[in-house]
Amino acid sequence: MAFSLGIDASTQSVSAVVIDLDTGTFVYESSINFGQQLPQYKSPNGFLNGAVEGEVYSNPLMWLDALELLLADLKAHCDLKQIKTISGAGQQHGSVYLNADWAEAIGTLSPSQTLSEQIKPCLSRINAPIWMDTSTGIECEEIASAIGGNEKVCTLSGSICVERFTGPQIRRFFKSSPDAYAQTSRIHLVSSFICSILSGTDAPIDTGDGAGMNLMNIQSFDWDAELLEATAPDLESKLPELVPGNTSSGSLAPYFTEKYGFDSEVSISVFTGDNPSSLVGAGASAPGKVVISLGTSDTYFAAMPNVVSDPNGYGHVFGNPSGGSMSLQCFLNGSLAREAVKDHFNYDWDQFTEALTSTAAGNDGNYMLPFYGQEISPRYHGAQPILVGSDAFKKGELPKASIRACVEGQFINMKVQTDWMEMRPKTLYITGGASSNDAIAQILADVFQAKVQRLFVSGSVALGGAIRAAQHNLDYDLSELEATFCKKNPACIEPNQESAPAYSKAITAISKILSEL
Ligand code: ADP
Ligand code: XUL
Repeated sequence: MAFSLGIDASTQSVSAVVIDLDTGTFVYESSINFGQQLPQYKSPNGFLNGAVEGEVYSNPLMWLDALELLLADLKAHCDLKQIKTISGAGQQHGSVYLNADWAEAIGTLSPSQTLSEQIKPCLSRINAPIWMDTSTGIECEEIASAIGGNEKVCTLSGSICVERFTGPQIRRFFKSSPDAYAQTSRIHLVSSFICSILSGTDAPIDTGDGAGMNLMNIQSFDWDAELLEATAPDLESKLPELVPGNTSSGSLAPYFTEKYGFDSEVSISVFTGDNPSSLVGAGASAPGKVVISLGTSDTYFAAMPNVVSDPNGYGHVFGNPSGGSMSLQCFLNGSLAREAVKDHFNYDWDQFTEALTSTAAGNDGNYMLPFYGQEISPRYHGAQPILVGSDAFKKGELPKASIRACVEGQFINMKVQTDWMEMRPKTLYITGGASSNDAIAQILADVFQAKVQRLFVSGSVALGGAIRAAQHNLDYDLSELEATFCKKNPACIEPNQESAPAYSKAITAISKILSEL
């Protein structure tokens, strides 16, 4: 028997999927929710807001404690000796800062202590800024101006300078805490940090996740000297090596063999970003398929047949872990905005769903851009939804209309903002926490007038890790793995053609609001 394990170190949880490569079956799926299972970190949604507006960070020790809970759960439910290979992914852009002790600590992890106990003394910065952080506007301007403008930054790195990207985050740390920056000898992404821990070695960053830093040159797939220089001093020596996604990161550290009972020889492939991994796990690594992830963030992404970039600068070009590039648009106000409107009316998900099924397409002209926090597609710095419609709707007296307006506004904004990718999809593959909601999926189908199909597994990110590991380390064929494990649920959600005129009117109205922001 050969099992492959995929791990997803995400914003609100760390999850795993184990697949059996011989029988083509799923062995086990597990997830540890940070807020629920590690309440001592006081991060109900996996993150904390900083003292300064826009700062959002997580405690990397919480991720390590969650990893241990996850592995203990796997041990209790499946035969870990059968796992031959591991890979995975992390939430993109987040960064972990480590001092000179890291190099030795990572190679000598002792099973008599926890991971967090051993890594704590290696942190040169207690908190890891994550992708939700929007505090680096000034640093983005500084980097862009040093390079000669955002157009050039975009040509070099695939994106204009973006607040949540790792380069601007590093620059802000260097400026605000120069001593701690000087004591930092290694800066990891979430993906390469977790991969380092598992392999007991200082792991490289893959070009898929590396593209989300404003530091990698998208032509050479290497660190860009000009961007490094514009970001912070001595940066190259603090960054791991950049490698393609099919690179090995050695084998599982003895810590895990001894503590959890894994086999002594388990190969590891470098980790990648959650979105690039989801592209593989959704079976969409060849161009032509669009995947929409409705997780903490909503993301829309696709493997790119031709490299095009977003003229507005909100979208991104990342590396496709299967080769070539992928385009991605990220919406900060995803699940947490849907939750904000749900919680505002003290509804549960069933009542939220009923509100969607009992209201009509186009919402009688009541529209919302549900920007409950800052938005990145488009850039918007308010923290209140934008409302257009009747007085009662604007005063919040129509709970059902508010709920429909939130979801319609999210998907109409998504359609408008992703037009630059020129995908015109006939089918949308959906994944992530909110994808299980039929009423949400129906509105998505209607707004895009495209069929919506779900994956069988909820965790396409972790599955992407398990598939990549099997392909790279055990020589399994990618298209066969995709055909076996990335099956879609045949029950599709068809677009309701009668809703098309109402949505065309809503798209015109919301585009007008967007153009006036
Ligand atoms: P991430 O991987 O980014 O941590 P997930 O993909 O696990 O997030 O999605 C978590 C989100 O799923 C929750 O924040 C919640 O809002 C959403 N969710 C869970 N169940 C439902 C539901 N029935 N309807 C809509 N959204 C849901
Ligand atoms: C992508 C992005 C988010 C994170 C967390 O650019 O910021 O999707 O990867 O999921």
